[in-house]
Amino acid sequence: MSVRRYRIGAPIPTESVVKDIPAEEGNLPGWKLQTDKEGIVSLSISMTPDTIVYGLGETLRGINKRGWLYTSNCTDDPHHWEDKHSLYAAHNFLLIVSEDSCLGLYVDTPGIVDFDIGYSRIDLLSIRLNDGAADLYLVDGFSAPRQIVREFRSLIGQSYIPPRWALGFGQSRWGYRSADDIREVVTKYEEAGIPLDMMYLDIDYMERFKDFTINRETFPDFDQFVQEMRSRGVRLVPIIDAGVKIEEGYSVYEEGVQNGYFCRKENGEYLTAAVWPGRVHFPDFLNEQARAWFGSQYRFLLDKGIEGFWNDMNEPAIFYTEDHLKEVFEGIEQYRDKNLDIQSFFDFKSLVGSVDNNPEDYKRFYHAYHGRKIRHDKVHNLYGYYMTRAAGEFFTRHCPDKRILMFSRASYIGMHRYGGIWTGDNRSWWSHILLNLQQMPGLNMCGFIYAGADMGGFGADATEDLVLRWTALAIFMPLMRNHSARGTRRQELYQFTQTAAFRNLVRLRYALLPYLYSEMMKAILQNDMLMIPLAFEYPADHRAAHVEDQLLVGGSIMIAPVYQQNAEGRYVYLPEDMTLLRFRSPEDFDREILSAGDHYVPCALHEVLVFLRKGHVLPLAQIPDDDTFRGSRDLKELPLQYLAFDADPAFYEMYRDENFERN
Ligand code: MIG
Repeated sequence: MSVRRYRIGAPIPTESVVKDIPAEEGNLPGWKLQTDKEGIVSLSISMTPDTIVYGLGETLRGINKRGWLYTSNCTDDPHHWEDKHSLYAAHNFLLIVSEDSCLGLYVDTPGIVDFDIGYSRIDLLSIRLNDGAADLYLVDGFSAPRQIVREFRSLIGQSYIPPRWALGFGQSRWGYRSADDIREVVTKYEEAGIPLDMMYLDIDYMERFKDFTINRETFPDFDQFVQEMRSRGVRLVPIIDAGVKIEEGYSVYEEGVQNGYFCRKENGEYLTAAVWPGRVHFPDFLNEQARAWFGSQYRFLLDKGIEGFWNDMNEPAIFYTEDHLKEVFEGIEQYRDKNLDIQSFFDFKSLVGSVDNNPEDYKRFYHAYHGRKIRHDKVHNLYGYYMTRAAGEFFTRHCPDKRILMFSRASYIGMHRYGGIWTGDNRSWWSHILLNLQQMPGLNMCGFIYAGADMGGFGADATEDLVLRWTALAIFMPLMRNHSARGTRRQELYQFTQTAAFRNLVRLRYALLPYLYSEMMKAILQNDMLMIPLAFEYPADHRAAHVEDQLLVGGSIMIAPVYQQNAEGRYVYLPEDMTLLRFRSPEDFDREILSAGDHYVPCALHEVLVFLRKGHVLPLAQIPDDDTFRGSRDLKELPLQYLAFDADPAFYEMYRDENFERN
């Protein structure tokens, strides 16, 4: 058996695994188990100097996770700094590779888990189960890391498949307020000759931030607007938030209240929290009926011709709960007429600062999960997963033959069967270009193939060179979306001086799309990865094992983006001879055979480096160099050109399915 299950305590089920594997007796072989006075269980294993630890999906730091403490606790924190421990996701899969062993471990529990990977002690990997319970799945018996990944992925079930057009380029911004704002952006893209498949709608499309409503003043004839955009080759992708506004007469609120579909407090009342709509209730996505009900609400937008969504604020993010806010105001009273000394000043400050995303608030409400009443903090990491599952299950019931675009901010393993993810509120920082690359292998291991970051950065002001370099990386991401926050500098690709460069980068994305789609589908259907660390393909190569800023994308190519400001190129490590394709556009590129080893490779701001592996083929769609090409819908008719390095182009196997043609 290559997958074994061990059970510690009585973990709350997550439904992340699709195979029923009976639990073994005894302890996890090779691991040391300890239980402390508070019932917190730790399991640990020693690491040799050469041990590399991969995995953990969406989190901070490098491809090799060694040297930090990571906490699985879905958190809405827009400061993705190096010293943080949690982002929006909980992806508890580790792949531990040493010279003579290769081991996968999945820690399946909805509770908070700390992964101390050589942080407290450089030679120790220790995992703390804060709830003292988990199903541990041990995957071994293979020497190839990729085989371990495949085994694990078959345990958790097939990844979500997006429609093909979702691999097109999308523009988003928190701050487009009206249909006219959207039209203007689309027009400017058309004028710049930059193809575009999607326009994202952020919270302003709703009527006062109410889910499944449209602001009729700013989007007067929405149904017609959807069609107008479709005729211009653009699909609108609206956001859905987790909280449902409390408002008499609002049907989603009324139905939820009448049927008991919202999360309740200990005393049976519905929890009142506040997010963008003001005061809200949180749907109990863990309750099957509530989930089916919430899922069916997406129909409101599907009926208007919408074919894609993004789920936000589903950690859930909380601005405040009514109860805690009351406590804060009461607490503030004692400081009112006081001469604040230093200690009381800091106490006062932390009281006021405890208002939003307060962990204590997650103990104030409950779920009805499989007929059991469970406090939210015990299943916190499942909330975003179950919100997206609500949508996914509805799409399967409602339109089983159609692929709907769906991705989420918060997630847990298992959600990968229902949607993809984006990595949340990054910044227009050079280090976040690298983070974007480094997050991808871990995400792929955990089943999240359709994924990407906010290209150009969400927070902070972007510069032209940063957006150019980031775009040159994002053209390889399944989810390619330029998104930014309200109040930051505009970063649509037509805003800058080098329009031709941006246009050619996006055209190159579309030229690569048949390859990317094909390789993505293979990865999904074979439980494999699309974005792969070099170490997995060149296991005997010690240098390859430590490359943190290059990836293999599918079977044929390696990428090595430039992520430093004012750099004119970069060092690239080649584990074998490869053909360097330096693209300035899909039709303007040079080829050069580079031998295995280190190379300094110049790369101007408008160029993209692609390394074609020996014995492999890269198909490229021939995108017309006039303004007739608008996006994925124009791709079907185009002939493919095959670039090969010591290989017969006939051997490249293109994945085509019905949806490839239809979507
Ligand atoms: O509190 O909807 O991550 O992409 O633009 C911020 C507004 C709420 C957070 C998301 C971001 C989105 C923003 N949302």
